[in-house]
Amino acid sequence: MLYKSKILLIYTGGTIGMRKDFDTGALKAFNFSKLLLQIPELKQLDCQIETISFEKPIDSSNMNPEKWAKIATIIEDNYASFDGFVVLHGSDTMSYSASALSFMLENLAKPVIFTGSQLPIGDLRTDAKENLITAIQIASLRENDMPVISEVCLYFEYKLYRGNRTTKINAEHFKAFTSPNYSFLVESGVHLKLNSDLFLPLHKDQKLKVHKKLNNNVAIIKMFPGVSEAVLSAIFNIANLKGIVLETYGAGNAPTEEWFLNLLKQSISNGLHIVNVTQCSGGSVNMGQYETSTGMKELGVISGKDITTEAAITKLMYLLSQEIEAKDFKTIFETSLRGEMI
Ligand code: ASN
Repeated sequence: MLYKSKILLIYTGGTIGMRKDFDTGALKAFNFSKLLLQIPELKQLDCQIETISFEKPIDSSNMNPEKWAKIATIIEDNYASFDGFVVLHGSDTMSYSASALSFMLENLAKPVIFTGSQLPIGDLRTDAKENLITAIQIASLRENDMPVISEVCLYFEYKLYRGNRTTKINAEHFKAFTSPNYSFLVESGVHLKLNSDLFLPLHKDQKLKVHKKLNNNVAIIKMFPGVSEAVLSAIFNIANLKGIVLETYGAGNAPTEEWFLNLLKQSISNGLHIVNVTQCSGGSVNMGQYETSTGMKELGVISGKDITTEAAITKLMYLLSQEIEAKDFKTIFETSLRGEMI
């Protein structure tokens, strides 16, 4: 008999399952079992689907590390019994969650695909059905008795992306995500077109390791011309702060003013980890290319290379929760762990 993949649908909330609150006119998270009734097409799929839901579905603006741990625990508890996982999630913070889960799930050997929608599933013009149905289809793809995809991905509007390479770019269009520095993994047209060369290799014989603790003593700072010493030093000196993602200009450039470089120097010597990422949506940090980044390079600022801010902040939270010696932190951060950077 033909093997049927078993897929676990994990519902966390998001527009996909929302309904209008007629008192306020705002969209609110809604009961999952009622949501599934809206998609009788799921029965036609050539796989077995089971579902599990957050007790209280949320708008993804309320997502946080504890809830990421909840998703990771559901995957861990059901890992042996399912061939793949589809996580229904609001689009607003989906790239953060997909990035976080990619670090939390070490040695992943099965697909974990995040998806959601811009319009509720009950809406006439909804994008939810296509996103959900194709995400499930991709999660159930197998070859030689093995899953085709074995990483954390994000599926939206006909494209499957590596999750930790994505960013939300549009609050209006159905094409809400892009992956500026890494091409899509699968394109859905008349056929599913797989870019197999870009997939992460399968961790066949290694056991899944789930890291549920993340350290959120971190901050993101976006540089802008005119940012004052008072503002930056107030943030850099927050008690117990362990890491900063510093969004700089272009190829990783920032002011060369003495107060700025002194602040970095002092903070680094106090044990703060500073990661340089670019504000540009595409391209890479390359400290040393311009005079405006050589100072940071010499001080030991970590290069985020072509990582997204979403992946940088979640990687920082993950690495800070691991027992890593201070002298090794920079090298480990600058190494691609889950295909999140070059
Ligand atoms: N506010 C929603 C959320 O992120 C947006 C969406 O899902 N399209 O939960």
